[in-house]
Amino acid sequence: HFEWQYLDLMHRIWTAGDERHDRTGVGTRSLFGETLRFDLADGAMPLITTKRVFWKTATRELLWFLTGETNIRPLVQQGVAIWTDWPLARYRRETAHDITKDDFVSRIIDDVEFARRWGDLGPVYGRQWVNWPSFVATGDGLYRKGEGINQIAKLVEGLRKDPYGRRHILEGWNVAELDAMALPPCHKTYQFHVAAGRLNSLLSQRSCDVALGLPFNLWSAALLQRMIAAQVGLKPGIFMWVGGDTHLYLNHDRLVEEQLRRQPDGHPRLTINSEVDDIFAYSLQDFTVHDYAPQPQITAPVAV
Ligand code: DHF
Ligand code: TMP
Repeated sequence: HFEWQYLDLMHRIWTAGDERHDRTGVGTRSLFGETLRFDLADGAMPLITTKRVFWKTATRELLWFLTGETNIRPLVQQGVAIWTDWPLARYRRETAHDITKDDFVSRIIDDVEFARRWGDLGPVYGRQWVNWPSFVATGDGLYRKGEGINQIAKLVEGLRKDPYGRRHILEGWNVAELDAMALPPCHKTYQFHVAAGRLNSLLSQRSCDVALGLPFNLWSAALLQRMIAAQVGLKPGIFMWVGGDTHLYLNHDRLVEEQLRRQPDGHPRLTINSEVDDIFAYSLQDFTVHDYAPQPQITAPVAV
């Protein structure tokens, strides 16, 4: 079963990981340079079954990236809370107001000005994926601001025109703008590759929270691969994941111990509405998951 790779990774980190202090102050156990490999043939998806993974939430996040948006407001309006903690922490830090998370969320929804001021994560994924800022040489040693670069559109176009190219890259790591981001990108580089009529992908993730982040990251990367494959008329192939600092937070002990007692079960599959002919035109209703009967959710605190 594909999921043993995930459980085995979790087990190895927990038992043999290097214990270290991390930016958040929580502490982790960590291994560096891990790989996972999934075959997406016949609709298969790396959707974790040993706990409930909220794939609709992850899908809403991916669709939000594709709109180029970096403000949490549209997510929060859909009830998606996965990015709220970072703007909330900044608000508390900069205003010294002891606002509750619920009140913060209400203000983001009710007050456009407040959302504009406090809801933005900076130039994160959405900005870099579809609107990477550019400067164009004017020939006299000067530069003027150019059009934003839509990497996603270029990727789809590039795969159509030159499937066997070795330059099909989607990059989030805009060095010039890292300091302005709430978090520098974790899932930072995607490479796509065509072989034998199949679209393969390789995701390089610099830092990975294996308990909370990774199940979302696996789902989203495979979904993006499936969407792109559909747009360029190829079958989905291998999805390969490479992790840099691949860690478990020490306060995820209850989750880890519970999840490692469970056995994977079932092979979830995804079907995508084949009538959508524009990578930017997908909505949640275009995705249907079959054969997903996960074991119960296991909650754990996210390290901010
Ligand atoms: N920071 C850290 N420390 N870990 C992360 O995984 C992480 N992920 C980010 C931003 N910063 C991060 C964005 N993605 C959850 C999942 C993904 C995610 C952020 C948070 C999460 O809390 N998942 C819970 C609840 C899901 C829900 O509320 O819908 C889960 O049980 O999967
Ligand atoms: P860092 O910037 O200090 O590496 O912290 C980022 C944390 O968030 C780290 O635990 C990895 C985790 N993370 C994921 O695992 N997946 C994600 O998609 C995001 C945004 C973060």
